[in-house]
Amino acid sequence: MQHNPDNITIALSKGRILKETLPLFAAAGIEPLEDISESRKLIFETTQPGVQFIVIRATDVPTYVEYGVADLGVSGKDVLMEHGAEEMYELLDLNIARCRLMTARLVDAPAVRGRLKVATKFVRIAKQYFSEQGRQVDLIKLYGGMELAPIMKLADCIVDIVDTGNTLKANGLIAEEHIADISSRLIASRLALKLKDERIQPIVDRLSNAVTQSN
Ligand code: PRT
Ligand code: MG
Repeated sequence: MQHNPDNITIALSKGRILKETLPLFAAAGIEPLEDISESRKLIFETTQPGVQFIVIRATDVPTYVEYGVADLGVSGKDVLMEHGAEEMYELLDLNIARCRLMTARLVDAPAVRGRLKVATKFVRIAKQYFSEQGRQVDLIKLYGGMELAPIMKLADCIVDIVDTGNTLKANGLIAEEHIADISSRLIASRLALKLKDERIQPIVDRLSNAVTQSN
């Protein structure tokens, strides 16, 4: 399939965000022409001519948007905070995939003397959070399954996403410090807002209405 740069390209995060994103776009009049979950394709035409979805890993969405390759994107606030938000604007809080970024430790963890060892995939967020508090930490980058790190004594605590708290509980951990409330956001590339604003704005307006109506 050819990529047409005159199209409006919207980068969607696959995984859990996608299921909540598609109904909002549907309410805004933009639906994929085929079932995304049944397809191995990465680019999808939509019911709106000239508007296409690309469906990619959540952590890759800000990259496509900051380079202006995607005009709009849907991304978790955690992913945006970790990526850094240069060259893009946050246009809407979509109020979906809500969760919290928290520190967590073993329920029966002894007090830590000296530097705290923190395991997380959110290294940048953790670094900023602890440095704002003037706390000295050693950060250990992991890509998943953070709950295991305190159990195996790799780290004293973790920084991770918490929703129900069931995952922490199942692993003998307890959430401790609240770092940020998270939800998914509509982002736009600086370039797209400059060059394609009159085509983007109606989409943003309809999505904004869809968000209001779904609350
Ligand atoms: O899986 P992959 O590496 O491709 O990417 P990803 O893990 O970033 O994608 P995905 O689909 O798992 O999550 C995408 C986004 O969903 C995150 O960036 C958040 O913005 C949002 N979100 C909302 C969540 C959760 N809720 C959530 N509960 N992301 C992850 N979780 C995980 C969490 O990491 C932990 O393992 O669920 C577990 C905690 O859930 P509870 O309910 O047991 O507390
Ligand atoms: Mg995941």
